[in-house]
Amino acid sequence: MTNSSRMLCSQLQGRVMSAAEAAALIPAGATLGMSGFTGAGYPKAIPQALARRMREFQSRGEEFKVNLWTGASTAPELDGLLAEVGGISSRLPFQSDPLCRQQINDGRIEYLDLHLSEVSQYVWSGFLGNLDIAVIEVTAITEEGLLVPSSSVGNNKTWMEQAKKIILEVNHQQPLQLQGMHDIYYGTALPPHRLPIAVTQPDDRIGETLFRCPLEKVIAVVETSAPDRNSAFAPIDDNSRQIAGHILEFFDHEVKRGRLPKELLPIQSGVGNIPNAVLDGLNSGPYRNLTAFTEVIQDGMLAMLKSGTLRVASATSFSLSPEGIREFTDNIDFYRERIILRQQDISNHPELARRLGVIAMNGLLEADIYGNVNSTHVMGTRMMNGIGGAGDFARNGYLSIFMTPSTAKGGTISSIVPMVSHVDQTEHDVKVIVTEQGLADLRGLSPKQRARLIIENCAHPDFRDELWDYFERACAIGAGLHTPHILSEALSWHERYEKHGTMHRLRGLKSTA
Ligand code: 0RQ
Repeated sequence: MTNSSRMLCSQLQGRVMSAAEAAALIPAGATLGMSGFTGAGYPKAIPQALARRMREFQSRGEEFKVNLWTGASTAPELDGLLAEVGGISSRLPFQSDPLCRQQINDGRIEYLDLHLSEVSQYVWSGFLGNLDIAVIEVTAITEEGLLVPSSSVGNNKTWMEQAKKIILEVNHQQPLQLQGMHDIYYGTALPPHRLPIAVTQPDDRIGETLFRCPLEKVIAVVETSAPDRNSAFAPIDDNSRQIAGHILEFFDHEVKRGRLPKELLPIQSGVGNIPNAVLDGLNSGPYRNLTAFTEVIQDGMLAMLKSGTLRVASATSFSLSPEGIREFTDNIDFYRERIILRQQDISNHPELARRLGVIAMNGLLEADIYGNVNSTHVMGTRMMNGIGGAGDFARNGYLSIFMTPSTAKGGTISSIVPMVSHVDQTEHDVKVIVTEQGLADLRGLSPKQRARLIIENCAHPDFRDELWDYFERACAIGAGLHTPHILSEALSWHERYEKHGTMHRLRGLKSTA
């Protein structure tokens, strides 16, 4: 297979066409299952052509919207563009696009925020209705009509199995050496026919390297050449460095106590500045031969693989900066021996996260003094991104660590509040909370013990006294209360922010206002 010809299947030759011709096969109102996960492996040309088609319809006064399903977040050329033309009526299971977010919160897009491991089950079992067309980016199509997956796997297997029709986008910019990195598992089934998933180490392979594709469903093949989103990472700041420092100290402590092996346990890391700083810290530390069982491979993981800190990484997608993608493509033969990309119902599988004993590390918007975590809703009502894979790993992992700066928006918001305004991860699933102020190990503690530790170790000093004041007054109501709250004022911090733009106690307002 050469760069000049990546579509080798003679059976599909007659279906090769332009993006505009392929987009013309998509009817208004269709439900589309597109590839794409954290800015990798999404179709590049067809969404743009579809947006143009939507504009043409709108110029004639006709509405043209679609229901959009993906693996996770995509890119401005997909989510951004389709939202810009008002073309999305419903969206699942995760997004992080500013325009999409605005339209979700304006009520223009119906958003289903789902655990990423669970989406395929929803679709197989018919909860979400019919899937009309799968639009999938691939690296190449073999003579036999098998598909070389692209830089993310996501829900592509499910989309192609479940959709009535398939459109393939063959992207010449995806390196051909991606072939062999994937592990596509065809043994999943709905209950009561499910069998154990035979992954006992993150590097176990249980599937096939290529997608099977029902060729009779393929209505179009479009050839493109375009890069993935590859957003740059912000440089590691002091807060992130301090948070990473607390986590590394905690790992050292757990290893010394014999509660973690010296190779730790498979790590899962969210994306962003803080997770990247943690990976950077691990890479500078004494650890060797670690493994990752995670969703996304970010720059920090490449560096860890390069240095030998990490032996292998299992994920469903890449999420690399422009430097990261250069490093990956320049050294692809090295990385392809050490990276496995799986479909997201396997990369995030609860059974596997529990069996492997994953150390889950994810961000949060706010945590309350009892350890409940809000990952998704700003001030309880406005969707940020979605739960993504955080719940898959946090609920089932061996250790679930949530990390955040202790304040947001220039110190006007405390990330530690009396009661979270929305719950994504409950007190039962959150094992450790860490801010730049310190770390609270919540394992084995009752609610009141947790509250004391979180306020003392994690809250910002500007908010600490007020949190103590709330907690002590709540406890004073009745010594026997298991989880003391003053319900009439539990969310007053959020109300204060909404009214005055700050959670700080304001002069002239009652202490509880
Ligand atoms: O807003 O950019 O406008 O300043 O939220 O906050 O501190 O930059 O943190 O980028 O790590 O995101 C929970 C959203 C954290 C993310 C969340 C504002 C803050 C800023 C972002 P600005 P930071 P991060 C695997 C795991 C769910 C999915 C997940 C997330 C913006 O981690 O989406 O974990 N998690 N997946 O100013 C109001 C607060 C706030 C707040 C922060 N309390 N109130 N605004 N912000 N705290 C990966 C995948 O699933 C793919």
